[in-house]
Amino acid sequence: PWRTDAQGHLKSDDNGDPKTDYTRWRLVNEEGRQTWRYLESDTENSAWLQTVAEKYHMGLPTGLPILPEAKSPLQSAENGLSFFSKLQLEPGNWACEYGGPMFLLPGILITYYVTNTPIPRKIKRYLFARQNPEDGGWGLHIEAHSSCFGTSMNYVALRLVGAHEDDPRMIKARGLLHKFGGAIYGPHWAKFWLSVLGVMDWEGVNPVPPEIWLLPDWVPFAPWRWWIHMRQVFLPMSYIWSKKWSFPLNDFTRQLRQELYPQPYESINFAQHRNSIHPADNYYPKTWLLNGINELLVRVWNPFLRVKAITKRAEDWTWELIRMEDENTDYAGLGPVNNPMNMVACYIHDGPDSYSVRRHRERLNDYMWLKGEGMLANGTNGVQVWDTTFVTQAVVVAGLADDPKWRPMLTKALEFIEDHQLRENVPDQEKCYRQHRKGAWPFSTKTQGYTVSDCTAEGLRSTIQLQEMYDFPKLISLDRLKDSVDCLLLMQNPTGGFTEYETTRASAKVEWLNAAEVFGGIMIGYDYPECTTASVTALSLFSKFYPDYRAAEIKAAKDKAVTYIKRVQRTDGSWYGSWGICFTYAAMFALESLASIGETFETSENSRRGCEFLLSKQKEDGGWGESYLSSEKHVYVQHEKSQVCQTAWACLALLEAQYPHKEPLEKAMKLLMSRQQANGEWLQESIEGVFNQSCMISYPNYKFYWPIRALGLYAKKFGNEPLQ
Ligand code: LAN
Repeated sequence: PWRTDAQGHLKSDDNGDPKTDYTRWRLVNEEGRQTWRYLESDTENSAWLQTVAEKYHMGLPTGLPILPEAKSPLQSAENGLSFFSKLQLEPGNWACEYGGPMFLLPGILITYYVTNTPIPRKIKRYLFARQNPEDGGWGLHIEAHSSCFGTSMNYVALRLVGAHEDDPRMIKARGLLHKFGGAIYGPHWAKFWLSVLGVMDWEGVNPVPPEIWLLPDWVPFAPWRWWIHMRQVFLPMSYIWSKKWSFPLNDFTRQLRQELYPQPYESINFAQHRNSIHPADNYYPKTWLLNGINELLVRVWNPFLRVKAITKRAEDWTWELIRMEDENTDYAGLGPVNNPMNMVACYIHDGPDSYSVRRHRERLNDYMWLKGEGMLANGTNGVQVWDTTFVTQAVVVAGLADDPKWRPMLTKALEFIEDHQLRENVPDQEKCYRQHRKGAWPFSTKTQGYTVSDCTAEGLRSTIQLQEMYDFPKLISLDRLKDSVDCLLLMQNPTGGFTEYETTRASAKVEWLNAAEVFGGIMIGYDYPECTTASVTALSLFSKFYPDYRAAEIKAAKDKAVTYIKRVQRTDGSWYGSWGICFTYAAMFALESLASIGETFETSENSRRGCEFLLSKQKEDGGWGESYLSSEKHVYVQHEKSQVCQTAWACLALLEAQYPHKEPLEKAMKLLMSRQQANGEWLQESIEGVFNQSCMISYPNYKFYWPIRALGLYAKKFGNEPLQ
């Protein structure tokens, strides 16, 4: 239950809990829906045994055995798989933490607080664990420099979970926040959330007019054309902004108002601070165009021209779209930013006790993840489909799929993949601007249910590999595979490239309206080398087994896609990766797709340049290591240390491209093997993934299946000689 008294004073909370307390937690997995549950009762706790996976994810000793030492790459791959196979969950998928961004949990906590929702345990522990030790702040993501966004939001988050204002760590954080100039120097999203909580004035928030949703569809910058995450966040945000809804002031929020700013709250002229932003936060400054529009909206439209009847229509229409998003996802939502905002909108519209609020309350749990450092918010409701498809592919590519030992594991994985293919379009697809989804695979689960092009490609590929190449039960019929091909073909842009969720719906000029300040490239769906190449590779495989189905169209789509891939290759031979760090990640997908149409190191100039780029980045110790700063700066930045995951990506790129010389690869294999632990596992290194160019996100399972895949493929191509 919520730990405040009637005045909103926080009672002391449970976060001083000892580590042994972790023995009371269980991960419940209902058809891929993953939630952590704390067992209050001793009898239940002793009757319901903890699994290896649960122990592993919480950082408890797993008790998994020491394995015979791997002498050869294939043995190393098998040891890795022995360990990793123990983490498979009952429905057939693998789970993981999906943290990294430091702005998700605070939004969820503010939502919990303003809707009177009980707050899960162990969050305080996580937030303190992630505080930057030097300056006491937090950044945009776990490896970033401290910023006003990170520090103000996580300071508030900690206060909401009961951290005391006089705690030395809080004093340090507050000192930094005041050095930044106080919470008024945060970006738009911070100002929005703080206004919802009632510790900032709505005057300080640049306008988010729901009226924009009334623009006719043909308008080139109408919101239905924006990048899906932006428009789905903008949607509830505009509804709440229009209502200027704030949590009613209580003693606690009154007190917070005094902590967040260096000057007394009452003396602040919030309207003057709409555009205040600290340089540490200003990754992507607003354009003069957007600043001009904001001035007009604030000075002319809002006071003089805003018409009540039109506002009402706009609120009704945004509410309708919010409702459709909630119903289409059973209140799980597209992601962890729009979903809590939708919950606040439901709270305003439907009231505190409504079904919508109660269902959201349950569903927010799907985003929470427990690890040794405490409880955090994941970037999606999981990585279920994505990870599971890559595990099966790793086993296949490594040459281990016909070993009976792995058959039960792979069968379960295939069952999971089958269960989560999307079978029908959403009702009223056009009305709520959704992309076709029949036949697609999502990133996480069918409940979330959003088509993703490369997830569809990987799902298709895994299925064909298991069902056609290794004779696994045909759980997914040919018709359903054709559905997924149809879906992929619908996702290609006229440029030849593929976006992740939808085809591109507007010109890149809409980027001039980017109001987020902290993210780049967010206003429209762009072409991505990774999504495009994954689609080519999957379509190539499909046509190999079913050469007659839509042959001409598939060929045309592939040709166009390959032209795009070659066009966006840089002169140095690299590709910029948008979803993994960074050039190394994109090279793997790109070189594999070129190989899938027969273009390799020996036969293709593009492939050769791609390989040479990678080779020029190999480190002394044989590994590859790329810093997250590559994604931010758009140039290759070496990490100070080589990384298991990037080493595997680079090797897979070279191996798929049929790079003929063994030496650099052999050196890399030795590095992968030297980092493996005696029980077969690899340890967590630096963060692996990225979005919006500036925000990093963890893919903890990458350190398992990419090395397994690379080690096995190496053994296939260069032989499984002992390496040491
Ligand atoms: C993801 C996660 C998966 C990722 C891949 C499939 C790996 C990629 O190839 C395509 C894009 C996609 C689906 C993707 C898009 C953006 C997401 C959903 C994320 C990086 C996870 C979190 C992020 C989301 C936008 C976070 C919330 C933040 C906002 C700015 C709204």
